[in-house]
Amino acid sequence: LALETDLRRALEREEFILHYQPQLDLSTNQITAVEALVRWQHAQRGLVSPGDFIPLLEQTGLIVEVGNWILETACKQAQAWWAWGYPLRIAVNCSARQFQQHLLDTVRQLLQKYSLNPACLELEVTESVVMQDVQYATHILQHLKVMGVTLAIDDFGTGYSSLAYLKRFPIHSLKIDHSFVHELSDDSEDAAIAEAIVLLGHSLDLEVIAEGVESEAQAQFFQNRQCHRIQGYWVGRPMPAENLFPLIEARN
Ligand code: G
Ligand code: G
Ligand code: MN
Ligand code: NA
Repeated sequence: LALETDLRRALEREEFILHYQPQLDLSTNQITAVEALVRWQHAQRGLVSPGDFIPLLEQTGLIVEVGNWILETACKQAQAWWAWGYPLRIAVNCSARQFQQHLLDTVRQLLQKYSLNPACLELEVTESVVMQDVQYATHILQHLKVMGVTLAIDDFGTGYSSLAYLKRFPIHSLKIDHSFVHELSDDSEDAAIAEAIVLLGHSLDLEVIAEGVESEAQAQFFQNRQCHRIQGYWVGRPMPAENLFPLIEARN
């Protein structure tokens, strides 16, 4: 497969880049966090989006190596921001295989290598990843918590898991999936679900982050319900690291 061969070479050719999407803290109206999102700059195909190559990386097992590169690049960036006086929390997506293979060692080494404040790192995993092996996940999450690294459940509300795990696992935050946010204004069912997740977060003492916020009305919806953070085109698109500063400064 041509794409697979290209993917194998992409790391050594330095074709992957990270973009960062800002998250707005609604209580302070400041950008306090970003989500790292990988892109592949392919010589012929142009900028390839992760939806088109992450599954292939997963299938081939290359995701562990590429995932480690992503995590390291994000930690390096977080350290640079910290040193420049921007203590942003950086959220990094963690795939199933990464979660299963040496995650604790990798994270511990990177925190040390970049002298990074662990509170700056947030790992995002989906419900299905933590539900695959509950005992193992509990072990990993407890150790991450001891290290001071926070954990967010990504795409919350779209999985099949039981809510009971929210009590068992040391989770820091829930990310409301964008599918509940897009048609919020004219779909009362989506609004009810989004509101219920915010309330769940409040009662379980979890931070809630709404994804895919594209309009002022949607931002206001979450502001009114004391949702902690919002992320989406309304706050800013995923962008190269250097483009973030004007955005952060504009709100200071
Ligand atoms: O950036 P975009 O909206 O195109 O991302 C599409 C999907 O790819 C999302 O589901 C996102 O979680 C996933 N993704 C983006 N960056 C990463 C990454 O660095 N690692 C992993 N495992 N998934 C990512
Ligand atoms: O799966 P995950 O939530 O990690 O990935 C987020 C994905 O959603 C990214 O690919 C990002 O480009 C995309 N995204 C981010 N903000 C918005 C938005 O406001 N609207 C839409 N349609 N997509 C968004
Ligand atoms: Mn994510
Ligand atoms: Na998501």
